[in-house]
Amino acid sequence: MRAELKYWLATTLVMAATSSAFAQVKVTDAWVRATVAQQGVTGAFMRLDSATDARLISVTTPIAAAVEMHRMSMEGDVMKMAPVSGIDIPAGKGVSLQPGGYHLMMIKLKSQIKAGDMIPFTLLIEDQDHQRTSVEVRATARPLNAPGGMGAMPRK
Ligand SMILES: [Cu+2]
Repeated sequence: MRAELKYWLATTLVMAATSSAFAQVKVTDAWVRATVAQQGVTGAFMRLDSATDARLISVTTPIAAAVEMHRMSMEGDVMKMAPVSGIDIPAGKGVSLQPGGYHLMMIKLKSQIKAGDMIPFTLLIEDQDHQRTSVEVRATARPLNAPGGMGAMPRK
């Protein structure tokens, strides 16, 4: 009985230490928009959830020279897009990167992306204590005409 209790305590302490040391960010529903040949940029989207406040601070993928974090918003009746330095992931609320809001822009694509392709990303996440964790994500390429307002992106 006593040994069991000790084991339980030890396990609980280890779990507590782990969850306070690193942001536990869960990524779901990751996808990118497929491209036509010679297209230079495309958007990537996903849902980010965290039990503690965290922030997405950078993203990389082997198939693009860079990945920028962008925010789209309506100014009057004009849709505007601007780069942001990071995207907050509020504890328990999370954030959706989706067409028309926050999203990732893949810049200078190295190859065409076809529907069904699996695209790897590495997300760098920072928690409240400025501890950084990287999260590996695989995003599925959806057809060019998948719903959302990113079809008319300017080419770079
Ligand atoms: Cu964008």
